[in-house]
Amino acid sequence: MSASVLILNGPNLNLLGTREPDIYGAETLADIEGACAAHAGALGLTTDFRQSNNEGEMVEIIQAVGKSCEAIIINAGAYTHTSVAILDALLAVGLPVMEVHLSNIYQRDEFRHHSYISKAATGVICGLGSQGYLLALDAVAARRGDDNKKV
Ligand code: CA2
Repeated sequence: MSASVLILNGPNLNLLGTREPDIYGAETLADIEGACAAHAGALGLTTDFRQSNNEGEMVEIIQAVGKSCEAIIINAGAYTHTSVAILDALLAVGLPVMEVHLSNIYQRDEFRHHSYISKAATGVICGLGSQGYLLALDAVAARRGDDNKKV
């Protein structure tokens, strides 16, 4: 049976492809969704791809979809650096979590260097643009059936 992966995107990521292509690339979020669906299919996974500009809604999606999916890939956007609520929701569902950022947050403003999400993350990928989402799917597929695998 194919495993479902929640891919959750946070605030302003709906603007991808419209501005700041030097930082975030030229692809739209719909482009990334399509690439994720195709790559997941090749790995025997299915995806539930979401975006929200609202912190509480992201918590609700994690709680609701977290009951039925096997892993979560999350780019929490700016909430990465502020949200204890999203961290707590990820810890509560207890699933493997891959944290993704399009940009290299460590090359950017100092306030982007800390992530609340990372405490709940199995792995963190940043700076590789949309390829990061596909690499996160690879990591989910490689870890199927072994939630505690560290390498
Ligand atoms: O690099 C990433 O993926 C980020 O999660 C993106 C967030 C930023 O706050 C994080 O520090 C790093 C911002 C997403 C905003 O996306 C935009 C896309 C196009 C135009 C404007 C914003």
